[in-house]
Amino acid sequence: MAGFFKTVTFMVLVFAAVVSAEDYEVGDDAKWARPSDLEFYNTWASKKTFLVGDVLDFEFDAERHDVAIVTADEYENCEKETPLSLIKTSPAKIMLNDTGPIYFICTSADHCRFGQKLTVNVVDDASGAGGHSGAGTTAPTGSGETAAPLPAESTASSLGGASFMVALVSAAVALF
Ligand SMILES: *[C@@H]1O[C@H](CO)[C@@H](O)[C@H](O)[C@H]1NC(C)=O
Ligand SMILES: [Cu+2]
Repeated sequence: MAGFFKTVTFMVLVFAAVVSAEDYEVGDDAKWARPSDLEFYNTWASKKTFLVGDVLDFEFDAERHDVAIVTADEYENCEKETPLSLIKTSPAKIMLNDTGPIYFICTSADHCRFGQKLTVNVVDDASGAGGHSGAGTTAPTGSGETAAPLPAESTASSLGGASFMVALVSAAVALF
């Protein structure tokens, strides 16, 4: 029985180490509000890589703002009548479940037209090492530039991931 619990504890620790999803505070110190710059939120997003499993944390004054998930067309035109979903309580923690673009706007007054809108492009974890593993994986998406990680680096990290799994399995077997 003791061996079993050891293994479970070990597995939980390893799981926590491998699954390193990021939690992003949208807009950093500006939080989610009407920005002074129309491109503020997309500039914020352009410096980051968003992976499936990451969480966007929208913090806002719920008497002035909200968070709506909308279609691409609704995003472009700031149409707010029929959002896919609408969250009126802060903080709104939204997990990115799927790859591809996702569009957010605020439905208050003209806030969207004044730049309170954000789109992020969600990608698969391409590193194979689980989660955000450093500077090599932070290539900007959706812009002209693509700083692809060096092939040597990505090979090294997937090998690292593979040998890590082998070590994990052997350790689990040894504990039994
Ligand atoms: C992701 O999945 C969770 C759990 O099913 C759900 O609550 C959340 O709304 C989903 N996120 C999006 C952006 O749809
Ligand atoms: Cu607003």
